[in-house]
Amino acid sequence: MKIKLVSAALAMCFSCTGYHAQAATIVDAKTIRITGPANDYLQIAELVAKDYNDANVAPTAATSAFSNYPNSDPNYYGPQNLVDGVVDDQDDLYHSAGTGPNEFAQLTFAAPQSLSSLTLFGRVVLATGRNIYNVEIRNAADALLYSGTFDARTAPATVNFDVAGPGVPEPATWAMMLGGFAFAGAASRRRRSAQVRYV
Ligand SMILES: [Ca+2]
Ligand SMILES: [Ca+2]
Repeated sequence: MKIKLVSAALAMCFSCTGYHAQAATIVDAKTIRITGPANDYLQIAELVAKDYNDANVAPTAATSAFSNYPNSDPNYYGPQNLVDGVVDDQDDLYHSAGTGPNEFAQLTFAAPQSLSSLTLFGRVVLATGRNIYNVEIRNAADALLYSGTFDARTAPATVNFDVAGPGVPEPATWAMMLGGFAFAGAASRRRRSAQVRYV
């Protein structure tokens, strides 16, 4: 009985704290690193990272890569094409020079950003595994904030992040939690006194 009451109180508490187990909260992101499938080129047409005001902050970031398509105009294949605002299947995309395991493309924010969503545009005309990306977002201390896979083979892939605080209850929620525990405690005390009385 006591266990049931405490469970009910806990359920009451956590149903209102704004927890969303399926998504991460991205506060103070410093880097977004994208890697592709093993043994294939890394190609990304565009990256859009929105802040809490729904503004794309990706163009404010510096871009870098392990390698980019050689002997070609970097305006069409260099890492800056991740954030040039142009989505094109043939150019203005990032294209790696090689297919080795170290290939990556990365954005680095000068001022860390809190993000509400991330979208990756692939080279849809190919619709191959080259458009499946592994993404890692890290803060300035290089701690991992998010890790996930984006499948942009047939359409841009978007992940929405929580914009709430990292599970910190609101004052009203604290009041309800305390009420829930007080209820469980009172029930427990009533039961104890009842046991004493009827022994
Ligand atoms: Ca582009
Ligand atoms: Ca370009």
